[in-house]
Amino acid sequence: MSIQDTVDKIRKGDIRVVARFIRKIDDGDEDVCEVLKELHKFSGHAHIIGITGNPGSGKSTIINNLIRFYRTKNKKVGVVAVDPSSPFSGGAILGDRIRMQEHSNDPEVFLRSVATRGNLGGLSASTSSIVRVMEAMGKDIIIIETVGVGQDEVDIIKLAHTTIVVTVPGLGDDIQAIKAGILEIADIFVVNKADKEGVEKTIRDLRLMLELKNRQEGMRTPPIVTTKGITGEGIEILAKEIEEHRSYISSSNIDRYLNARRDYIEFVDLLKSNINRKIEKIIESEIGNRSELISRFENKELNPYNLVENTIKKVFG
Ligand SMILES: Nc1nc2c(ncn2[C@@H]2O[C@H](COP(=O)(O)OP(=O)(O)OP(=O)(O)O)[C@@H](O)[C@H]2O)c(=O)[nH]1
Ligand SMILES: [Mg+2]
Repeated sequence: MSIQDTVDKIRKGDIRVVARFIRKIDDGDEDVCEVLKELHKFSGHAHIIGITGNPGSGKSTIINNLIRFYRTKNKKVGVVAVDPSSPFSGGAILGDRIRMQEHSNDPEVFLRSVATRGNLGGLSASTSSIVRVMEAMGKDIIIIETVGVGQDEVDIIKLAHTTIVVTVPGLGDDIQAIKAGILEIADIFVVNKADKEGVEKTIRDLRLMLELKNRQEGMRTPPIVTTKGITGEGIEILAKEIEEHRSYISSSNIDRYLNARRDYIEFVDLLKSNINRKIEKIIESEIGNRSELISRFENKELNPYNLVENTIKKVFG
């Protein structure tokens, strides 16, 4: 299929072509760039929401509620779950699949997962590219779900326009587990599982932390929304806060910066994974494969340090 054909079919939402293309993204196939170049032109209209937070805090449940809400407003929704145990990969957590299953027959809802393991295209870049595909498909709202651990995840969440950090009552001092990095990136906090004990304390602790931080930096204080994922209570308020944040970033032109930052993150990650793959090929063909190198280390013919030097010389001249 020609590049233009693929682009047209993705834009029309042809699920088979989309699925095949996303598989290529996961595989780190270099061909995808030609299509992505075209898709990039259609990027920038959707609102991208990042949802992060502790495992089991209710992210998928909240997303399920948000999808329901946006569908009543006739918005088209895409979801990318970045998680090895993600809802859509057929992974371990069957419960998760059931949580969003009510939308699986809705053609205007598109659910995808990005494998963290075995992903060759670079995790942030793959996520970003999938978001581009969803934008080209005409999705109005695109939600990225990720468990908030590690630098990779923080990078991924920076692909979003509005970042929601989900926490739950009863973590006690572990609210400190909302590490500084996460505190910085939250545009909205959600205290989910409001049916559980300790909601008031969690909100108080959060507010205190935010005020401390805010006094130092004089920035916009993220609102705290309380939800009950199971009943859907609080979801409309959450949606309203999302909308408010969206207006805030567009009226202050922050959205332009965020879109550019997304380009930057994708660029760096894509470049790194492309270079890595090229280097691996050169090592394999000119220096030796894994077992050859291990046996040469074993024979003390080589050591890692001079091999690095030699390899760099070979690759970069
Ligand atoms: N009591 C209570 N349970 C909830 C609430 N919201 C979600 N849950 C439950 O919490 C569990 C985890 O919910 P998920 O939505 O899968 O959480 P998650 O953050 O997506 O989990 P991971 O993707 O595994 O990190 C499920 O059993 C939900 O039914 C709530 O408001 N109250
Ligand atoms: Mg989940």
